[in-house]
Parts: sequence; C-alpha cells; structure tokens
Amino acid sequence: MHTINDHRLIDIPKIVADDGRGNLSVIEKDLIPYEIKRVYYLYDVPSDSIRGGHAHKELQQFLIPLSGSFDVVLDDGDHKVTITLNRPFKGLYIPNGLWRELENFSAGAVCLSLVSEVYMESDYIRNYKDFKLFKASNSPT
Ligand code: T46
Repeated sequence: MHTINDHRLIDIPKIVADDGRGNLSVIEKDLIPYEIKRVYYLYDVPSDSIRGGHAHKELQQFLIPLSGSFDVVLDDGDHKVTITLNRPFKGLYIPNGLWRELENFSAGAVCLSLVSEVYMESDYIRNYKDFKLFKASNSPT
C-alpha cells in the first residue's frame, strides 16, 4: 500500500518560443506512469474551499496547476505532506490509496487532473474512518 513518499513531482517539458510568443508544455504518453482515461479540471474555486477529501482505491492521478496555485495535502493514514503547486510545467503524480485534500486556491487557479480510470463512485473512499480501515486491511501483516 502506498505512503506519502510515493508521490512524485514531475517536470513537464517546456518549449520556450525563441521569438517571444510565450511557452508551450507538452505531456507525451511516457511522462506519467499510466494510461490516461479521463481528464477534468477545477476552476472558480473560492479560496476557502477544500476540494478532494477522499482517497481512491485504484485511481492514479496527475495534477497540474494550469494557472495560479493551490496546496495538495496527502495523507497515508500515518503521515501527511503538503505540496504547493504553482508552476504549469510541474505536476504532481499521486498513486492510489492516499487521502488528498486540495486547499488555498489562489484567485484564478485552474487544476487540471489526468486520471487512470473512468469515473466510478465505487472507487472513492469519502469517509476518513473507512480510509483508515482500508489502509489497515491492505497493509502487510
Ligand atoms: C480528486 C479531486 C482532485 C463526475 O460526475 N464525474 C467526474 O469525473 C468527477 C471528477 C466528478 N463527478 C461528480 C461527482 C460529484 O457529484 O462531480 C461532483 C463533484 O465531485 P467531487 O466532490 O469528487 O469533486 P472534488 O473536487 O472534491 O474531487 C475531484 C475528483 O472527484 C477527485 O478524484 O482527486 O477532484
């Protein structure tokens, strides 16, 4: 079962136009360790809102701050880590089995999420007590 140490910040290749037309970043198929099955994005999030607040049994995801910034708090049941995402060329890979909360959204922040599964409510653990039970039942004895 994954721990918070299994998250990864991944650099997304950036192509800077040499004629001043700005930047372009590209995600090709081998950059993240799974096949993308779904894409969604969060935007117009009030700064005092918390998104997430759940874990996924199977789903892996890659979060990119397309615009602005926000914090991602990862929790494996024993430890927590907070990662600030604020560069559109640096994304966060989150393996399955970690509790996550997204908070401190800046004005205009946009969070792009590339995920490994189609939408299935049965993949969510939305109650923290159930998450702890899930971790306990999936830990090596
Ligand atoms: C995650 C964080 C970062 C759908 O119908 N289809 C979808 O693909 C998604 C993602 C959500 N929904 C429905 C389910 C809920 O009725 O949209 C509503 C809001 O979803 P939720 O409360 O799960 O939203 P967040 O922002 O708390 O969580 C989402 C993702 O669900 C989750 O996987 O990691 O963004």
